[in-house]
Amino acid sequence: MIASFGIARALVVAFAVAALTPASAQTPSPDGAKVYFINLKDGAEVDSPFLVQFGLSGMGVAPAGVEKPNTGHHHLLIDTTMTPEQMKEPIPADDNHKHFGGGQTEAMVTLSKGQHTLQLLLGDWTHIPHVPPVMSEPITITVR
Ligand SMILES: [Cu+2]
Repeated sequence: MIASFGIARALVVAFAVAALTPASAQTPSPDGAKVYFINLKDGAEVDSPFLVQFGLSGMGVAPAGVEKPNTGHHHLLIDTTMTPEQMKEPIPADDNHKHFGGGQTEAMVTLSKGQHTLQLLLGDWTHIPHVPPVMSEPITITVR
């Protein structure tokens, strides 16, 4: 009986954790919100370093760590895509996933010569993409 009591307790804990973690961890985005590249078009040719300006409509920019409805901060995805699983978690921070947690709306970007893909993705105050995600179309640019 002691053993089965332990199992029952473990199940209760497992259910409690399952109820807290999924969907509820993500922040909703308002209808029609979008991010876009202001100064770069698909197929653009640039010299590195180059300026990337982040456009956002239907939402506001807030720094990371500040929880406020209908806000987020910009992320620049470079030569990468996000898996469905990654879209539910904090966006990685590395050379392919740049965070602008200070609330920046533009950045100078240094990339090697050749073709690169760029995509903007808004993240909430904990760096998790919104539901539905606020993400630009990917663009391909060429660094001369
Ligand atoms: Cu972030």
